[in-house]
Amino acid sequence: MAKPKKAIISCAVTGAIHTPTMSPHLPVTHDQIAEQAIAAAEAGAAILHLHTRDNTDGRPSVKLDDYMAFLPRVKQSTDAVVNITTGGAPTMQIRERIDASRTLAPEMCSLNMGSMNFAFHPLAERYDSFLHDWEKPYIEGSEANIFRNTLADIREAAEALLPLGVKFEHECYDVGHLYNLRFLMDRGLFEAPVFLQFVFGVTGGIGADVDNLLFMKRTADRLFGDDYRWSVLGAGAAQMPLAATALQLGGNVRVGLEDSLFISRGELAVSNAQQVEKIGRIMAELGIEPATADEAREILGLKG
Ligand code: KMH
Ligand code: ZN
Repeated sequence: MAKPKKAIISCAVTGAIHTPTMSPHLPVTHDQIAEQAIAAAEAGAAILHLHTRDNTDGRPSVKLDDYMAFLPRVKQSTDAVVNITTGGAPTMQIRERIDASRTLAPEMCSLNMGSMNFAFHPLAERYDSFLHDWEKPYIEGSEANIFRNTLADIREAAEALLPLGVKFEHECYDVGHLYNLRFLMDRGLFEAPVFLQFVFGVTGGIGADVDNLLFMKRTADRLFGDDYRWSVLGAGAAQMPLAATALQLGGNVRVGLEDSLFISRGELAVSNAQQVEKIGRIMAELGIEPATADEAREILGLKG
């Protein structure tokens, strides 16, 4: 009998883009992040992409203490692969963004493959009059700041974390980011197989169109041949449609409230697990099974 098709579900639990005002269901306290991460893993996510936040007001944080307040609980309750952000928030610089992972040495980290504009979600405009004290300047600042990921920044993150056995999820927000990765691979910085996260629909990156997905995929085929695995993340309303397209093309998928606060048009998701369950149902209809955490480790060549 033919082996069942498998795809890895990643769940990006909280991120640094959405703010507490935008949804009562966005996990922002340490307890909420732990509970939703564990539930997402139980629902079928093999990888948990995690940011942390300040426990008092939910503002994005990259402090080690803010990770340690929930990570041990997540690790104790699930065997999911822990993937820690090195993106932090787009207003932060690379040194602080990688600092906690030098100590945490997670199995995976995200790594953003180019500098870009990164304006926050237009959802913010809806809530303009009652944003928290820290939210408004933070959101406005996203239009003025550059999300800086120079080749030197990427090298700094890689040189700090690769010796710890960290595997990167390379966040590619546009076609040029694939070329940055190839450039650095040719200079020996990253080894095959690399894991690419194609990101669509961030203001400042490539748009969330199927044409663009095919273009990213074709370009990756040309640049990396068999030396890569890939996943798709669509921001906002593009989340589920682009994930479904990726699955049909043999890719892996990322969902989670970091990327979209919604479960369907105009309806807020009540949890990360709800989005994992939804993509799980779509996969079942397509005859694809969610990879377990150990299967994901094998597919991606993680240290385990
Ligand atoms: N916020 C996402 C669009 C990171 O954390 O390094 C991409 C991301 C980046 O997850
Ligand atoms: Zn992230």
